[in-house]
Amino acid sequence: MSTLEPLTETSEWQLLQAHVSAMQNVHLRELFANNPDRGHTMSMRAGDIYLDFSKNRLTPDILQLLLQLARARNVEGLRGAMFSGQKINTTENRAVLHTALRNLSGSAVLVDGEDVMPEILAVRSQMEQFAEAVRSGTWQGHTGKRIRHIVNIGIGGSDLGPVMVTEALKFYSQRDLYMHFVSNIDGSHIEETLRNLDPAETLCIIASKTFTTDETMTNAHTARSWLIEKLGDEAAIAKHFVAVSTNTEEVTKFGIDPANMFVFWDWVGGRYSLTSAIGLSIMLSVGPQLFRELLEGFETMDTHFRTAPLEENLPVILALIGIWNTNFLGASTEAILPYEQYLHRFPAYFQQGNMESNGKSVTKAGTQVDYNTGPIVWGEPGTNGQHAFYQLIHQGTRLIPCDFIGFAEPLNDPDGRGTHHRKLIANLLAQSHALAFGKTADEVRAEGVAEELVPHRVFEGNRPSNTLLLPRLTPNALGQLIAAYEHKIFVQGAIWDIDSFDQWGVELGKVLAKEIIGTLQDGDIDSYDSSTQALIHTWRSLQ
Ligand code: G6Q
Repeated sequence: MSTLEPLTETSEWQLLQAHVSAMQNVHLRELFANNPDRGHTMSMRAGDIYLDFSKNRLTPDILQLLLQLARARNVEGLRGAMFSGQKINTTENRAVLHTALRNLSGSAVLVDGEDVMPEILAVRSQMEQFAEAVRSGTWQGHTGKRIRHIVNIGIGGSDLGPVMVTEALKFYSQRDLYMHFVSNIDGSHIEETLRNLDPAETLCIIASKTFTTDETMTNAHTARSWLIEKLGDEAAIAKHFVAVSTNTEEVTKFGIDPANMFVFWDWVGGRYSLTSAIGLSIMLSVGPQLFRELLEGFETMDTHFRTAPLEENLPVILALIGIWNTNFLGASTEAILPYEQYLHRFPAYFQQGNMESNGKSVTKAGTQVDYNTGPIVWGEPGTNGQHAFYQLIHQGTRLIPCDFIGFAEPLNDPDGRGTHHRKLIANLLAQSHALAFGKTADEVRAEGVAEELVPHRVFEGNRPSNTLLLPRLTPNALGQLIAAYEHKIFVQGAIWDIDSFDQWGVELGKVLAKEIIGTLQDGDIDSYDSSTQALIHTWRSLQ
């Protein structure tokens, strides 16, 4: 039970509130003019990440107040509680220990007095042996063919992480092993995925923490029937299906030998699970060594987050800037804009990571909050977004803080002269500059623009952004980046005093879908509201 003082009644919050009107009347142009060194002083490094946060509408004084707020909200205490296996997911009475999955130090991590590290290491070693066997061709399909296609069947946290990381690390992947992901219950997803695959060369990973999720189990049964029908032998399951789950009983019922099951534990939240056995598809794609390098990157950021003082702590600074933008400047959204094609699913991954974690409106004690919590998170890779939605970020009426992410070195250099990459990074820098500094009416006039067009050509600027620069997209760098965003979410949840690790909000829809399915075709629907009734009648008549 939380004993924290209501957030908006704290003196730290009220002091911050007192700075809002001043900041609303100041432009980033002035902040930079007043402190020509701002671009250097409001930046930091952690691991391989260089973070420039100077283009935010805050001052060092405000940052100090935000740090005081973090201290007053016991961020440090909660951080220790998370890393040490305390049950900080209070509504589910669970520990939150994704950090143990990337603890490569060998030190014990206790849950209910038991060290979880031996189990973690045992499962990872099982994954490594299996991945090596599949990648080398030692593991063969039922008819003796080598596995060429991996189909991960899972949804939400059992899908988005594996998809995001296999895409992010595609450059490093074994190119004759093709990765596919089926998540949607819409039959088109599995149909289109399986239609050109040879079942004799296909391995299905059924990835589900609970092994009861309707979408995943429906797709898993469809894949099972497809395989048995095509290969003509139920025994083929043994060589073509493996499971990643916490639920041995259901896995066995499905027909998968527990020997081909990779377990994880209730203290791994779905959206924080990609470094558990849920990452099996990642390991198959890039191999055990690079999977380990990914874990090393996570561990680097975990250690930084756990040990660095708050003012030097990158996830904390990212979180506090987000709090300032959300709770004091009134932003309701954040865009994540990677200037790196391989990171094209990174925004979608943290859309879930952030919105499912911090999309809450009661405190841990169950009191309605009187402040905004998690922002709406979205984004697309640069430069594509520039030709789509950036217009609204530049000249629309809403405040949309942006995170730009870029890498110094490209992974691909088609012309051998770095042309693509220089242009890509020039665009990133141009966008963050334009958002911050804009273009005044006088500057527009000086370009000879007709007076009636001047208002249309003015860029107000003063739009906040962070820029994260890293040397190169490696598994290690990716691990650092993901962990930084995870811990940012944690810090914000701590300040807002919400449970960032439950997701009760996804339950109601699931329950209602189960109810509706029973009556959709021809059952009695009188108990539904008039809108749902009319929609069902219309659906039936259109069939
Ligand atoms: C993530 C959520 C959710 C979950 C899916 C799949 O944190 O809990 O996205 O991952 O609902 O659940 P299963 O892995 O149990 O199928």
